[in-house]
Amino acid sequence: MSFCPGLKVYLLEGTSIVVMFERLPTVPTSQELLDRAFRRSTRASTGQKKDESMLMTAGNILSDNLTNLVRKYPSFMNIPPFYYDLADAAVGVDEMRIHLSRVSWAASQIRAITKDHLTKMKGSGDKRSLRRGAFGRMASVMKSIEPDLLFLNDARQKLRGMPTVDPDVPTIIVAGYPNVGKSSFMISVTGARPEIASYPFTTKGVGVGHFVRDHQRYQVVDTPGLLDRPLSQRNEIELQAIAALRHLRGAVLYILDPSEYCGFSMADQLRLLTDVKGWLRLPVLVVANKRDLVAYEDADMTMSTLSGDGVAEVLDRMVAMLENSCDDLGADVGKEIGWSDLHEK
Ligand SMILES: Nc1nc2c(ncn2[C@@H]2O[C@H](COP(=O)(O)OP(=O)(O)OP(=O)(O)O)[C@@H](O)[C@H]2O)c(=O)[nH]1
Ligand SMILES: [Mg+2]
Repeated sequence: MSFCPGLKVYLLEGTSIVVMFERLPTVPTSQELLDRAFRRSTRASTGQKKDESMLMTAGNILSDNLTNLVRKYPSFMNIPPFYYDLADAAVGVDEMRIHLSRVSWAASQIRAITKDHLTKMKGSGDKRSLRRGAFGRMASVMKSIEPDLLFLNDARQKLRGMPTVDPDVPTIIVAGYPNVGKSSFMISVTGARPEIASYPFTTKGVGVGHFVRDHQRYQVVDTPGLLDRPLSQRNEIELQAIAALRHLRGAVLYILDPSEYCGFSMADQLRLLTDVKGWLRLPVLVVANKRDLVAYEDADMTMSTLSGDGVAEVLDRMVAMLENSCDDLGADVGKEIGWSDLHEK
């Protein structure tokens, strides 16, 4: 199968493959590209046909740089759905395609300007002003794609920060309303250090931590908080949590905050739980957190990630759920994740 050039593929322990957007190139600004092209063209300004050679040098440098940039971005055709949805939530795949196509358009405009002016130069007495005119037109094409280049550079930063989730490692996916203690749980059971704070949507993207139990490595995926609202109204941060819940395999730890110190009512938190259970294909353990603040009877378990009470027991139960569910989570989910394609490679 063909691969997106912007994706890095890792072979772990011979079989597992993890994809990351690590190889995306830095995106220069319009001005940087123009400076590079015009500087090089000055060096080419020797000999009888110096204006022609300056024009050709600048035109080639600009169009080649733009074309190479577009080629290095993934087409998003062959990537696992989890990464696709994550990228879509973070940067908008369709928007990214539009910006890339504008950069391609600029490359072809610059090629056309070069060709057109080289033709005009034949037999002309004032090659210098033709060359200057061509440079002016190239500069305005480059200026017109300034927002596109800035967008792509911003997208690159976001994509490079995406987590590495190994599909073959048993995974606990931590979900729930904002501010209920998801990242605090992740911190107490793994060495990861996600940001925690007393305001909603502290976690802005999917994070991954690990722990080892009986020589088996486990993954904990910390997701951003979700609100109980239709998919169409969800923000890009929530959509990353949805991507993890829809496409990763493992078991879900759904955290409730009965103290409501998180700022959201239990009615809302329970409605989201019902909604998620409606479409989720993974086993779910419902745990009431912040038991140092209030007692709550109606969850599967209770804990306090602040004092640490109950956390070890919750982890034991999650590990047992993962062991029991391994067989059930076989081929179908694997197919959905899209990893089989990668393994073929
Ligand atoms: N009293 C008490 N506070 C807690 C407990 N667990 C977490 N908190 C506090 O709750 C707040 C939110 O914790 P986080 O771990 O950032 O919550 P989160 O669910 O990851 O939040 P988002 O990333 O915004 O969705 C922080 O101020 C924590 O200190 C707990 O067991 N007891
Ligand atoms: Mg968090």
